[in-house]
Amino acid sequence: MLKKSLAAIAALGVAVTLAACGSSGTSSSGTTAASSSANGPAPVSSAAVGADAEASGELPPIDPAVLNGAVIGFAQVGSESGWRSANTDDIKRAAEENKVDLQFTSAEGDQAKQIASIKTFITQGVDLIAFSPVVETGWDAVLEEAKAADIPVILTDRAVDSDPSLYKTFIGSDFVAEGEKAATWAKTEFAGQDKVNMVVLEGTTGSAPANDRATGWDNILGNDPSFNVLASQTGDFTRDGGKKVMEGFLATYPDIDLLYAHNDDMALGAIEAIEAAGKVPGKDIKIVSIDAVKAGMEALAAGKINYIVECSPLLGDQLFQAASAVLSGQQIPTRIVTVEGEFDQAQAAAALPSRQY
Ligand code: GYE
Repeated sequence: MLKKSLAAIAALGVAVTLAACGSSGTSSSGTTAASSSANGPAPVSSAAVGADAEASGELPPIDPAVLNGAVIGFAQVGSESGWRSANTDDIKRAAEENKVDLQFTSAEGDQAKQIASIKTFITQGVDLIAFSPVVETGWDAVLEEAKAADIPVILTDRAVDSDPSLYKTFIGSDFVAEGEKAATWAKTEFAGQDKVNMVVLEGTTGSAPANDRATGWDNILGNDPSFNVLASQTGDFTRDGGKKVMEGFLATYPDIDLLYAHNDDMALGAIEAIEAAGKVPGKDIKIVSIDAVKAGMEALAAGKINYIVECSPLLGDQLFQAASAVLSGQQIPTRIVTVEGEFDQAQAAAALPSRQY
């Protein structure tokens, strides 16, 4: 496994870690969480492709005695996408490897359900709670409750808008940077074209990745008059949602040049809709998406998607490394950022054989 420590942004207690980064080890990763858009496709280093997520040197190594038998509640978002399945598998794998007594629940995309299972963890008196919040807002009360019960909380994957004193750390990607990378690709791809008619398939409304991937895109192209947003609607991060919403877009707009999908699953659903409408995805309508899950990478290598920005779901090792540190009373950075790569079609073909998810 590739292990690489990257620089921390010390002032904010931010750690940057190398995730399963395809090209990222040699490309956009740079060394800071603040680095945002990368310019153009990055070379794929086969050594880096498919590497497991690794915690950076900012986190102390796991103390096996601390994790062995520790009761950790994990409240997952649901099972909306390939990304989510890979994330769930990785967390379960890492829990097993570390002999953690993992209490795993899935909220099926419902915040009320997720709050209820966090409350159950509190009542049970688990040692630590981790969760990936469905949406960004509405967590203060339950986080206060955990704090009052003296149960530490770690956020993985998605952020909340609550006060950072209510949780120990947030481990996950920089979604704004992902949106910026997608838009930077589009800007280059359509350079010189006066008018680009685009549609957007947004992620789950109110979720951090949907909010931030929109912001990132706008940071680069929001004021560019040549990019004309015909329609932007949520497909809830699902393949089915992407397909249905894209069918509606195609029925209304005959001249779409570009689709920006906030994840691969929605892009894959949209491809079905585009083909059913007699158009060629990747040619008649260009597609840029985010995640780089296997099915997305296959569609990219097959020419049906044009560009994918990576978002690593392999957060298990980092989660339990952080948990070990917290449970043994150590201070950890309040933000741990996974570093991501990006792929064009040729790079996807090169990366696929060693892709883990
Ligand atoms: O991009 C999407 C999933 O929160 C980063 O959620 C995650 C997103 C991911 O459903 O596929």
